[in-house]
Amino acid sequence: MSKKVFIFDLDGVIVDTAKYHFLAWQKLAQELGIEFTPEHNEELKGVSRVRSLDIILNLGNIQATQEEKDKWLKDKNELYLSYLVDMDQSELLPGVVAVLKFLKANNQLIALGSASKNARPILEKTNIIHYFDAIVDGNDVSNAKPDPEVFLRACQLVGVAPEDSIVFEDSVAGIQAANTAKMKSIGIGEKEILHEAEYIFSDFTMINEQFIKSLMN
Ligand code: B16
Ligand code: MG
Repeated sequence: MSKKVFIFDLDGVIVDTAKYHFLAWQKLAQELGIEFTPEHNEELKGVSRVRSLDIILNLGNIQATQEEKDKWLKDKNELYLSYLVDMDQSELLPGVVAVLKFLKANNQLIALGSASKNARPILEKTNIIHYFDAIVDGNDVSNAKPDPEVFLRACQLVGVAPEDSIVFEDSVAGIQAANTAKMKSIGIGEKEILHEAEYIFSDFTMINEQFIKSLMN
């Protein structure tokens, strides 16, 4: 039996930070007079901060200088971080810790593959950083999802082949990245949105130990 690695996305899979990203982008969009709905927000999931701003500016047909963009990126991140100040374990999504514990109890490798540059402080605040054998985040990669770089780096770090990697993702871009890398893709969220995933669950409480065991073999 070959070694496996279970790669977790962060925002929307481990913690419910997607709502904070949305609120922070929405405030910026409002200030710029751009309509920004939860439907638009789906396109931003798993997408880098810089690319997210470009998508929002495109929605409003707004041209901006690099200086303006840098200021908006800074403002958005500061507002986002202000929502995380009091973050603790209560922000972990249902069932995640049970799955992490089960994987560790069964000697499985665990990695993080996130587009976020704020990933490490979030893993520390929620007190789960010790579960991870490798952490790859937005600071480590130059190509954002749907490019598979973030997941390929994670499996390289732990010495596991892509075909033996299992990815948990809440974004369309992330599922596409896993599929491109020939990894097993497991969507966490809505079937209608994540239909390209090999398996889809509404959240981790819907994933039983038998299913996880089947992924280990
Ligand atoms: P930051 P993930 C992604 O994280 C989010 O889904 C996406 O909405 C966000 O823009 C991106 O991280 C960058 O985050 O601004 O914190 O660097 O889902 O890949 O864990
Ligand atoms: Mg995500």
